[in-house]
Amino acid sequence: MSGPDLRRAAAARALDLVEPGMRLGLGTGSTAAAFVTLLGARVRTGLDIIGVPTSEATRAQAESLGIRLATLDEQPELDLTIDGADEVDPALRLIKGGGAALLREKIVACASHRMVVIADMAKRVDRLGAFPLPIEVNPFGLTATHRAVEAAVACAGCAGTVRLRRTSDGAPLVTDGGHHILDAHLGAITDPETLGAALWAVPGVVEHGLFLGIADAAILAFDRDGQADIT
Ligand code: ABF
Repeated sequence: MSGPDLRRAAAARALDLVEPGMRLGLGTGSTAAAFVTLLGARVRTGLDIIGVPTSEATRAQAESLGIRLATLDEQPELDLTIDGADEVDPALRLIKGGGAALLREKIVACASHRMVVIADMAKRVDRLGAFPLPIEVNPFGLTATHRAVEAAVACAGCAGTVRLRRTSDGAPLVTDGGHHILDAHLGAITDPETLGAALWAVPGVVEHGLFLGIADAAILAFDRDGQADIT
């Protein structure tokens, strides 16, 4: 089965978790977009929920589907957030932020009673780090912060390069929150908790893409003899 088919299968299973009246965090990325599309169809047949989007892209998609939206200030306590991930380890620790939405995703996920990750099985890893770790940083003093992040990564026992994420025209990418993203190409993260704490200690770091102790469950779709199955 194709990646999009598997992502739709995971999204469809997540929809089973949605109950009328729920306040939902709506994630970002293609898997979360598949969930929002399915959610929109249920809303059109009468499902009453309120959605809080984790990015301007998700906001635009949800609005186009007629999903009733609120800001997190209007709904500061959510029942359930459904979101994708770049990597999921056996302890449900995640790397997120490939879609440059990690800051709002983490804020929304942490304002939710439950956070459920949806992905295809390709995102399942034994150890985090093959995917470059996104780190959201304030634009002020970017070069100094870049250097401090490199030092923090080394201090946490990791090796690798840290690169500023740029758009196709070479400009530094700017997130919905007006920040930039540094991607740490580490290969393997043996101690995510230590690395996360070291990154938080860097003044210019706004947030990082290690989601530790945040996800409550993962819905992972895989191909079983040509059919989508869920674990
Ligand atoms: C977002 O979705 C990001 O945090 C994550 O990087 C991305 C995964 O995208 P996809 O579902 O398209 O693989 O949550």
